[in-house]
Amino acid sequence: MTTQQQTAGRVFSGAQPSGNMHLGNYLGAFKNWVRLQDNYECIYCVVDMHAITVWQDPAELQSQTREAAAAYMAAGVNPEQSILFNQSKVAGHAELAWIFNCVSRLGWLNRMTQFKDKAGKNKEKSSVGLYVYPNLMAADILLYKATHVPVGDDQKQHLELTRDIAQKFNTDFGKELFPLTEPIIMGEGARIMSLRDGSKKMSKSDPSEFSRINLNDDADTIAQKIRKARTDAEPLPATAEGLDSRPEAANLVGIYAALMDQSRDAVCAEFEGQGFAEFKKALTDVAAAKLAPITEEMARLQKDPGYIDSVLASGGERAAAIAAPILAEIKSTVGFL
Ligand code: AQP
Repeated sequence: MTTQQQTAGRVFSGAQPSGNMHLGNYLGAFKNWVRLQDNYECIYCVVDMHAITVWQDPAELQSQTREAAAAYMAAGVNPEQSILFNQSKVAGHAELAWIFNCVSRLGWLNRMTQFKDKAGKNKEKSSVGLYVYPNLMAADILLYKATHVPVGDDQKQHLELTRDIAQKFNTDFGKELFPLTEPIIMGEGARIMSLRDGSKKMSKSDPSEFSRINLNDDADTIAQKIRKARTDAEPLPATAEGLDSRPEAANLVGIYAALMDQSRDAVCAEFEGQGFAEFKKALTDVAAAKLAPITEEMARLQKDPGYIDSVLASGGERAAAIAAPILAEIKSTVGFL
């Protein structure tokens, strides 16, 4: 699939190489990316420029970038069919982000909940990059005039900002240059929560290793993490409605459902009345079985960094070729000679 005309549209998405890729990234993002490849022209990016909005050790950033690329491919992203590259390879992301810094409004950024969450009490010491992160995300998407973005629940607000920026740019310059990109939110994996706290999302930067299942965890580690996952004393209810005020229980049922491509209701019907000790055993078996092929393939790919680098380099060239005429049109619209 090579041109936008032959597909339902152009998809852009990415993940930050800011730590180990985890089950939330897989169920909320990669698994869906793979499904989209047959119907859309897909551009999948390892967003290293986003990662440095918080401190990254340079050597670790390189290995995490390769790990992220390996995770995409191991999950099923085909680098021949889709474009796979790291963001810093295409300078247009930074160039367009600057233009968007001048379109986006301070009031809009002040409303972004992710900045508040990530900056916490230390707002004054956060990087400026962390604050303008959503403008760079808008640039990532609109540099390719992407029509669709598959996002986890947590990224919805940033995508709305992307649409606001596109609309303001189009209005300011009197030209329908950018599309209003649509979100694609898919299935039970939309928001996977921490195994230690059902009110926090599973995240790479959580200091507790027991809060997440990493895609490079072996079966024993997965079993240990699920065994220690927080739950409550109640058995599984007959329907998902019975999980409403039980965030940790709901999360484990949601993970099982997402891994098995079932609804939460179907999982409740199957395990109704059983305690979580039993359910955790079933979840461990499913998680280990579904993740083992991905873990093995990631390990195989990571043994050959030269191959990963060549995929990223050729993906970068393909992405730059799409971006070049769009960026030229944007610059001339803005009035740059
Ligand atoms: N817990 C999650 N549940 C569902 N989807 C998730 N995603 C991330 N965490 C979950 C989705 O994965 C894609 C890539 O996200 P990212 O790595 O760019 O950024 P993030 O959302 O900030 O991920 P982390 O793990 O929380 O990273 P840190 O800790 O570094 O900030 C996105 O589509 C995201 O929705």
